[in-house]
Amino acid sequence: MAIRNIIKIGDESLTKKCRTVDRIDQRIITLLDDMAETLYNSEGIGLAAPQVGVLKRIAVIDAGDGLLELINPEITGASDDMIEDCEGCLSVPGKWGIVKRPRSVTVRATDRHGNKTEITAEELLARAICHELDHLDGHLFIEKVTEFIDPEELEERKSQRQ
Ligand code: QAP
Ligand code: CO
Repeated sequence: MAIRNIIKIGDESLTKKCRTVDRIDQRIITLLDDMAETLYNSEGIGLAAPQVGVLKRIAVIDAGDGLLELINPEITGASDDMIEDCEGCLSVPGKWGIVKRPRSVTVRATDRHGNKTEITAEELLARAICHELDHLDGHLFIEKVTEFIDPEELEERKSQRQ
């Protein structure tokens, strides 16, 4: 396993539409392992393959309840109920802002064994899924920010949560 370099905003890899994974071979397994290691070596909760320069539809997320590996993820349902909350991105270091996302989403994906899975996620995990799926279509959260938040305000909001 290896920690991969996280690509930062300005690199055109972050603006490309990623390709579907048609075969889960050793390269994909290694990529998943490396992405998890890279995520856990960062302060992030989610990482998409284009952020490590691989234009494939893969993301890893750990919003506190364990690692989720998503291959060819698709959102199959979302709540009408939207919530506004803070979001950042490992490819846009130091920038945080308010983004409106569905409170709950259902995502269908393939796991590393080739099994199809479907999960329904709420709140932070739902937000992370939406954010990572946007990466796979070349979109960054800053396109959706309604208001940027400075670091002090971010700390205040975090301490007010729960
Ligand atoms: C998406 O992004 C996300 O600028 C994942 O200095 C973020 O984990 C979904 C990070 C928040 C929901 C809520 C960003 C770490 C992490 C930074 C991340 C930074 C250090 C971003
Ligand atoms: Co991101």
